Amino acid sequence: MASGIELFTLKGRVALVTGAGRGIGFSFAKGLAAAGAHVVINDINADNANSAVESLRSEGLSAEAVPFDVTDNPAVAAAVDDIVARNGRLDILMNNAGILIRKPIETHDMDDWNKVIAINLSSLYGVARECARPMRAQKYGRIINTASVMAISSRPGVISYVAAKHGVVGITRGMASELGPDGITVNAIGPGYILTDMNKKVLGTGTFEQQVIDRTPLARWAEPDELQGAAIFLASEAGSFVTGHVLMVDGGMTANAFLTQSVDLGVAS
Ligand code: NAP
Ligand code: GCO
Repeated sequence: MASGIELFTLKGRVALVTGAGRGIGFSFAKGLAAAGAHVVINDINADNANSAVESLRSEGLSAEAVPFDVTDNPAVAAAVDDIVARNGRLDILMNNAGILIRKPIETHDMDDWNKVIAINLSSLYGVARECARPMRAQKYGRIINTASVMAISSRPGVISYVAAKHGVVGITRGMASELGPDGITVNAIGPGYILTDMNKKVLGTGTFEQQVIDRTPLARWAEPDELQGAAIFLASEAGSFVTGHVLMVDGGMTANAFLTQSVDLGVAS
């Protein structure tokens, strides 16, 4: 078995990252490629997927684009077969694509609910299930689902997202239980508040940005690239005996129940 830094190499591995045309997915793809993997960049937006590939190739990294809609399960199955036919294997899945709708329950209707559940939960299972086929055949796999702090907590206004992300924990643990004997680990990464397009509507507006900072022990939002280390750990030999785990990368937010700035410590001075 490798030791030290060699535990974290992904040389010889093929990784599929969904929703990787930009944001967290693109950061995951960059990190896995820098660790040595050949990365297959998926996105529903083919132009963004191709641009992301060009960006990685310009840095001498190995990447290709395979655009598809993660909710289109036949397209997912065909894409997985195509990836394996061209690359000979599929070792890692970063199950990342996701959307968010911010509305109070009164206006958060069933169309909103079905849209978020379809992409953030049902398709996450569908993509993992299709990727498990070649992984089972090769007796090796790493499935890493993108969860959220909303997978183990909640806030008003994002009910469908909270439900979907709680479900991601269930899919992670259930698939870990069932796929472990086939040499496949299944884990989740739970990012805190990250500076991506998903949040651009709430950045610089009103108090939300500061509210996040006030509830985060590290007292800031994170850059997407700060998630790469967790992905490389779980995708590599370093994570060989970790499965069914939800690794929070949230600046301490879910470990903390209080405002963390200028709080009354509640102790006699
Ligand atoms: P983002 O900036 O909105 O990027 C999401 C990417 O996924 C976009 O390129 C989007 O393409 C693509 N996508 C959407 N629907 C898709 C589909 N049906 N099939 C394939 N690709 C699809 O979001 P992000 O902030 O990077 O979030 C990525 C993941 O991290 C999501 O699961 C999100 O829930 C999770 N997360 C985000 C944060 C955060 O603070 N940003 C924190 C915790 C967890 P188009 O937009 O062009 O349709
Ligand atoms: C929101 C944010 C969050 C983040 C993330 C936090 O409006 O609350 O968009 O949902 O995207 O999921 O972990």
